[in-house]
Amino acid sequence: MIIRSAQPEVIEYPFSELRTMITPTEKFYVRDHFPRPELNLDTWRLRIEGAVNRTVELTYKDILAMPQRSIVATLECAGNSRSFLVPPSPGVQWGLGGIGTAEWSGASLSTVLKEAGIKDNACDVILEGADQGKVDPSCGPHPQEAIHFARSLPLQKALDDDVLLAYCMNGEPLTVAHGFPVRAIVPGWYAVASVKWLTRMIVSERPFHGYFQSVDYGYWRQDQDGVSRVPITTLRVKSEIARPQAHEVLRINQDYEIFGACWVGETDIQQVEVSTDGSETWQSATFLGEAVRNAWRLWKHNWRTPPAPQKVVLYARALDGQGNSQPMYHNHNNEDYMINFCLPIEVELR
Ligand SMILES: Nc1nc2c(c(=O)[nH]1)N[C@H]1C(S)=C(S)[C@@H](COP(=O)(O)O)O[C@H]1N2
Ligand SMILES: [Mo]
Repeated sequence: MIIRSAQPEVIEYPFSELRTMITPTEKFYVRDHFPRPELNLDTWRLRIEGAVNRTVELTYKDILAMPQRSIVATLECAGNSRSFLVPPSPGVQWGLGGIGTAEWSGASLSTVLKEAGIKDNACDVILEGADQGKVDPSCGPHPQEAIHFARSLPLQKALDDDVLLAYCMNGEPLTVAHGFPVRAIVPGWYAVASVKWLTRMIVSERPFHGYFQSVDYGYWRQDQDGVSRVPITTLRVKSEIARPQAHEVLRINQDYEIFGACWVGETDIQQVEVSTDGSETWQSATFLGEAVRNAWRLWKHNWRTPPAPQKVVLYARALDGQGNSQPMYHNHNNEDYMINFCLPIEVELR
């Protein structure tokens, strides 16, 4: 694992080790913003308040007793691949490994919301973690005092049965690093929405503009209504080459399997193409395994390496079910988030 920060803990998965769809828990990347809370099951409660018919306080046992749902979902940090931006951007210098896929089990958030009874004028559900601290002053306007890590979901997404209050990861209770005892899992959205160490949920009558979805983890969206600051939500279409790695030396005139993964949120991947000549021509890659919505899909491409020594630039490019394909260059309107441009992988043939 690659340590990007010791405190708060930020740990990257070495993406070139990718072999299986499920990332082993001990290899799953970690992204904390504040000192990590250690929560005690005897005193831990999950409180649901705000625009609800009755305020509810759930124990761990209460949540375990609810109908269990399991889904396989990919979490990607919105800043994954940041180290490849030109010009460089401050913030966590992720390579390719701010991403992982796990099987998550828990209760549907919708079960809890229905139990509390949502009022007609409800609009957002705010998910709050137990962790708190002062935010990085360099990101923009910020409060002076310590704040909790919090994100909101619009009611419609919050009521999607696949949005979980998860207590298991890959069949084992959540580890502290990944949000013990209970975290949100919001499939198809950048992982910032999947709040760890949940302790409070507030049903709000107004859209929430908390720090982690307006100042940070937000962007300026331009459409027919003009320009507005909106939270980062759905995963953008992306494919990456795990092997070979950039600057690897390969043999000439050999069969080589180019291997990688592709993903997107809330739709499917239609196709992955690979270029072995610096984006002049593209060939279809072969998917491995079945498509699982909101989880990455592994792919391979059998390549006969050129007969003469040279340097070659490889690319992978995915196309999603809404007709979006990966751009060749980063869209700087996304600031230093949602980085899905086709990454050149230069290899040397000897
Ligand atoms: N409470 C809390 N939840 C959080 C965070 C955090 O710092 N505190 N980080 C978010 C971000 S930006 C990411 S990428 C994911 C990382 O989840 P992981 O550490 O389980 O991989 O958690 C999200 N949920
Ligand atoms: Mo993140």
